[in-house]
Amino acid sequence: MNAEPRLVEVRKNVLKQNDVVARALRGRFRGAGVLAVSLVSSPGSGKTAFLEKTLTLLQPRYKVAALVGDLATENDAARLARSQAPVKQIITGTVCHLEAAMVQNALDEWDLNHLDFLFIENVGNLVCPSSYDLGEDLRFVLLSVTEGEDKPLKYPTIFNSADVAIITKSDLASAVEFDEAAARRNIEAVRPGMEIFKLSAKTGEGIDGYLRFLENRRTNSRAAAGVPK
Ligand SMILES: Nc1nc2c(ncn2[C@@H]2O[C@H](COP(=O)(O)OP(=O)(O)OP(=O)(O)O)[C@@H](O)[C@H]2O)c(=O)[nH]1
Ligand SMILES: [Mg+2]
Repeated sequence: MNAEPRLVEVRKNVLKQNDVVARALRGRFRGAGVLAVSLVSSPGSGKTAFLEKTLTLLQPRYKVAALVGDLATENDAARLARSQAPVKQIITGTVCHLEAAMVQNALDEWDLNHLDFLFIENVGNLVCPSSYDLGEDLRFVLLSVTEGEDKPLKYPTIFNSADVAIITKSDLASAVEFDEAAARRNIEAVRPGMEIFKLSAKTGEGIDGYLRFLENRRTNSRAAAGVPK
């Protein structure tokens, strides 16, 4: 007997269960007027650095919080906590992605009505996280200038599952002869019309435009959900 169909079926069931929880989460985020944003990328693309900068800059004007997934350490939560925002680490053990149920459990003690933005840093890799909806409003895929312009072509699924691409570490672009036009072309090839921001968490270059986009998205999604500004 061929075992393959059974394996596929199990996977389908896991994903279906994840979708049910993700849908419930999305409803909670909408109802509370919180904009939930997740970050995916390969390891070391700069998710935590970018998120720490984002939390620090939004914190004076908004109530922000973050969940961060990691296979084994609490290092990223410790870094993000420097922003003074509430942060919770999700240790996934051997699982190479976050699942909606993990997010749901992590949110147990938090009152979403007291939040404006919730950020979720996924486990670093460009494969597993793509299939798992976390109920987020926006998914950012990060591509650092140091990892090569071809990543969108090699990992199209993760780019297709995301809403926005963020080219990170722009301060290093010339040192690694980053071909920005090629990177943009490759993103456009796998995800036509995708919004792209290029920035550096280190120097702050490009952060203003991205923050404006984020604030506008929050305003628009609250208006769509009928939540007061
Ligand atoms: N020059 C420069 N370095 C950066 C920038 N952003 C991140 N880095 C560096 O890149 C390395 C990885 O950054 P992280 O923020 O840990 O990346 P990550 O995607 O969160 O990594 P994982 O969680 O392990 O997947 C660190 O040494 C950062 O200091 C940037 O904008 N410019
Ligand atoms: Mg990180």
